Amino acid sequence: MSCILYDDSDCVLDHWTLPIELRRNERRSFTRYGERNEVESVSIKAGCRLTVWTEMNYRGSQYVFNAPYTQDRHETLKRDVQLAFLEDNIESVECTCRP
Ligand SMILES: [Ca+2]
Ligand SMILES: [Ca+2]
Repeated sequence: MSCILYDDSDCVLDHWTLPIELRRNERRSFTRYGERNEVESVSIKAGCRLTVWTEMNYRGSQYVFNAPYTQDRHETLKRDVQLAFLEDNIESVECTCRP
C-alpha cells in the first residue's frame, strides 16, 4: 500500500481493526462515522504524496504530505505544530505516487 492511515498516534490502531490503506492514485471520502475525524498518524511510501482534507468530498482545509524519494515518511499529527489541526479531523484523502 502507498498511503496508510491510523486512528492512534505512532502508526498504531485504537478502535479500528485495520488501518485505512490506499493504493497509488486512490482517493476516498469517509462516509462512515467511525472513519471520519479519527486519523492521528499517517505513513506515506517513498515517492508518494498524501493529500488530506478536514471535510468530506475533498473540502475544508487541505494539507499535502510528500514523502522523499528515498524513504518512507511517518507522521504523528499532534507532534507537529503545523499538523496538529489535522488530528481527529481528516474526512477525505488522496494518495498519488511518482511513476
Ligand atoms: Ca483517533
Ligand atoms: Ca473534520
